[in-house]
Amino acid sequence: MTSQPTFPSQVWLTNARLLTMMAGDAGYQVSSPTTVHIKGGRIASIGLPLPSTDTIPTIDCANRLVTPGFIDCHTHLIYAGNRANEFEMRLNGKSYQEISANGGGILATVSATRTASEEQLIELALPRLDGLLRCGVTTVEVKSGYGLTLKDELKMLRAAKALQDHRSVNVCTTLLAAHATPPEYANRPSAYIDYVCNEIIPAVSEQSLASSVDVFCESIGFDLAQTEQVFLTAQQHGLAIKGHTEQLSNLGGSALTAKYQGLSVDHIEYLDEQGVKALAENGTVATLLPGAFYFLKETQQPPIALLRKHQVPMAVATDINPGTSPFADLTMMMNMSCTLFGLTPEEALRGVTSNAARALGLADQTGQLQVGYQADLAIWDIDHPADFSYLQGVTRLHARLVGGQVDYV
Ligand code: DI6
Ligand code: FE
Repeated sequence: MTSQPTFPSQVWLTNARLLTMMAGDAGYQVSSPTTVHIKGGRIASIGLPLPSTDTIPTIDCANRLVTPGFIDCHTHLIYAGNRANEFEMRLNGKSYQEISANGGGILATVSATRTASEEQLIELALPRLDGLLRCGVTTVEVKSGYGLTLKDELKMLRAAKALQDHRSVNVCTTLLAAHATPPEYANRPSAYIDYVCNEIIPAVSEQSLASSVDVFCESIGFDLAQTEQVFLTAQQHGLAIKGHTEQLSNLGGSALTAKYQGLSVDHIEYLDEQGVKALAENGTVATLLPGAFYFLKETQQPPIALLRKHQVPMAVATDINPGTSPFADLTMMMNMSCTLFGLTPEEALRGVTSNAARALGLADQTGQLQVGYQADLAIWDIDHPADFSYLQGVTRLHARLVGGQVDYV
């Protein structure tokens, strides 16, 4: 991806066929060719005539489709090491849980990530980030969770934020110190959770290194009481809440996350109707991660029909990580959310735009083409919106705009 000269103050898009992704059916209808005026990094107007002066910078979209920039609302982009060996072990009959119990899994990545410097973590993450940018991503959430000490969690979060200095992208960071119990606390998960609550969350909040706190609530992660302790502490520090919940079993973590007005619950293959109702009542987004479902060869389907019945907004994300979803490709996740989970292409597109923004607490800033929103846009060589979830492996992105700054493919 090469950067071209950018337009500091304003630019007009012309001949843009818009897919606004605003609420309602109209948001998924392609407009006739029109204009978008971008000023000060925001969308200043849509559909106004171009001013009759030739000094104003314009981008002729030549009837291309223009969408909100895509949002990958769940990633573990920052990590060191490689776990292809575990992929082989799983294909030779070991389960993800068995590998974890024997020192592999998340802890294998923790040891490699602790050894790496901040600069090395950035260098390792950039090719993965580039994969996402080629899918039209303009905002990416990045979690910590492979450091599991104060020093290493802060290092991961700083590396995640620094990606913005290397690429044109908005980065939203999440503290996932409660991802696994580190070796120093083996068999003492509660003592580790005390450390997370007493040391890590206060420091992260103080240094403004994350906007949310996430917990892996699972038999191989943390139980409900430990999860609740983290949520309470996060709330006391003014941080938003997210959950890795109901991925491998039904512990009730999603309902707990919803009770704390969590922004999203993620994975949720084992979620039941009671949990779905809790999401609906609290406006919590259900984030689907089909890459992990596919890569772990899971068979338990997330409850899509119940999510629709109770009108829970669904997001779709890559969950890119070295253990369960080694896929730096959000478009492929859209495809998989349709083929594996039965989403419609429209639902998949909402899942990476307006609903993904909501999963990050950014619903009033990005993820839709609306006046006043950040000018985060993608311009595509695509005819019909269903094509995003359909043809794979071909880059059809023409350009991205992040806060009005243009980046050509
Ligand atoms: N669930 C996942 O799928 C990832 N983390 C989590 O809590 C897996 C992370 C890994 O295996 O490295
Ligand atoms: Fe994850």
